[in-house]
Amino acid sequence: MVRPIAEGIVPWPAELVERFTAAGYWEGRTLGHHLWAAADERQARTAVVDGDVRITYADLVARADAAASRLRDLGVARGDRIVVQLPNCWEFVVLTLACFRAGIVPVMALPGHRRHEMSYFVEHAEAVAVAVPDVVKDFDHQQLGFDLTAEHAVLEHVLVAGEHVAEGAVDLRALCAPPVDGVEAASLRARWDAEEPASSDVALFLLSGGTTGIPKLIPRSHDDYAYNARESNRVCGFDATTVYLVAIPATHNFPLACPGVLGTLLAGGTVVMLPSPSPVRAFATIEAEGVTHTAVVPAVAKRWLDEQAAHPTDQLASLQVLQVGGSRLADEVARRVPGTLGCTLQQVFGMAEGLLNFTRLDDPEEVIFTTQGRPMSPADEVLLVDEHDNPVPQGTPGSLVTQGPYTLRGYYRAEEQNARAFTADGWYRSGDICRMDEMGNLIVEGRDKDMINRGGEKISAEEVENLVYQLPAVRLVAAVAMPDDVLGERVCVYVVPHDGATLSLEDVNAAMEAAGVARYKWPEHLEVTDELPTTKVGKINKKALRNDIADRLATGMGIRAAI
Ligand code: OOB
Repeated sequence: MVRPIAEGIVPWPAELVERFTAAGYWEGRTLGHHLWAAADERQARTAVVDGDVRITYADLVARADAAASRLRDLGVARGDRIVVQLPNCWEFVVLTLACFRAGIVPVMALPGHRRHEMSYFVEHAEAVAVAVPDVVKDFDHQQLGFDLTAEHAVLEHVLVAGEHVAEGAVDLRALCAPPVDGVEAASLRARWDAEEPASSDVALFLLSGGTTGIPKLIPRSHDDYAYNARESNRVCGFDATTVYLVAIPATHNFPLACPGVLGTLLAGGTVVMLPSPSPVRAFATIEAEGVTHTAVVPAVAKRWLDEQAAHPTDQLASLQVLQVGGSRLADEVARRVPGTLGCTLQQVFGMAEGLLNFTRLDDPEEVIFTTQGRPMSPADEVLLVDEHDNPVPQGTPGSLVTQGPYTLRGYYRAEEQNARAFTADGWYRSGDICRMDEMGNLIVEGRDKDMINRGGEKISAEEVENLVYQLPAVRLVAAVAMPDDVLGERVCVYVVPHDGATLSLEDVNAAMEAAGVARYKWPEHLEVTDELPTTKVGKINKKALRNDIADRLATGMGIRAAI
């Protein structure tokens, strides 16, 4: 039997619920309510484009109502969880809306996740279904889905989007098909209008960037996530004329709701789904669809800049705003955006846990080029603190802690991690070291969390270390970030082998592959050493290791310098 979600949720303090409701941040309605209201105003306007598929607002909500009913017919109940690992496709939008409507809770996995991660999500969320593509880049997601059903008794359904739906799987395209006629559409509409979940219910789970051995799930309520998308719209100027391109994984908070897919649909604009951000196709799509806004990570922004500089085109004429976030954008790259791409740059420093910072579209250029913006909401409370949780003087770097109307109060079923990740007052510790300028803009200077940010993909050092410890040759291991021109950081592991044992990067990655670990977490560099440097309190000194690998790369040294 699937246990209810509520038992693993850290509730909002009553006083804050009252405050956020009274101020109108929380409207007491579900995402479904808001989205269906927006659709009613648009009807025949195009809501979603995916290649040749164009779906109007009227069609989108009719399909989602029908999909919600078909999910119920399969036995998926209100409060049940579905692990969603879909590429950027129209079925993702219909399924997500169907879930919101019926109170089914999607767990937003990333396309790169493999058995190791997916199995954990199914288990931890007690998911009754997974939604996957058939085959992407030679990886058989459908087969993985079947393997997971064999492993987890609670998992009953494999929903598959693609051409090759195997026997025993549910065809997601059929599940997302429109109702047979207007009469059925109207009755489904009435059914789900009447069965609206509570706005305080969990609407979806996002994944945490990861600082611990296991990934954590972030519960986002209808109230808080609707505010997240709506307020993002206000700050980013999204409206009914917005054509938003989704070229990075739509299951990530940034393109999903900052303002992303949900913001665009709430505003009555058009969402264009593209499976990859590779410049040639993205540029052609921007031209073909008249894309006005999109969101990318710095590594993609750089590729787009280089492509446009090398082969200038006028395909980007419609693009008004390029949002860049997920990892630190170098000032010198930021400066190239307006001149080369002909659009406004907006830096976004956000987190799946909640807090979003944006540079404003009318900020002075220096602010846009050199800061990561300021909090989205007047109700966001942000403090930069020292190691004793005391606020640092203005202009001094400190560790960011925050609370607000869309920042979580605790990870799902994770008491032990919650004790570390939140202050005694329930403020979230983001682990980012920031500086604040006189206008309140934040500059991200580093981090005090043990995470590696590989081009916006977050990797927990501890998780990599736990995996490497599975190798019998390994006595000690430390995973650290090594600097990289393209991705910002990549994973480097330092290993002390047992006496007489040897180890290569191939051995490490063969173990990663055997364990079914997402490829982006695989170490890309191995340093075998006799000992690891330690701090005064006897912990492995990661700072020394980071400096060591950075020096080695800078000087191209073949032999590791003494640490
Ligand atoms: C976004 O969300 P997550 O949950 O994948 O990662 C959050 C972490 C932040 O704590 C920070 O360490 C880093 O990613 N980060 C940035 C950054 N944006 C995120 N570091 C420096 N500069 C930036 N602009 O990455 C995310 C969520 C919503 C919107 C945008 C990004």
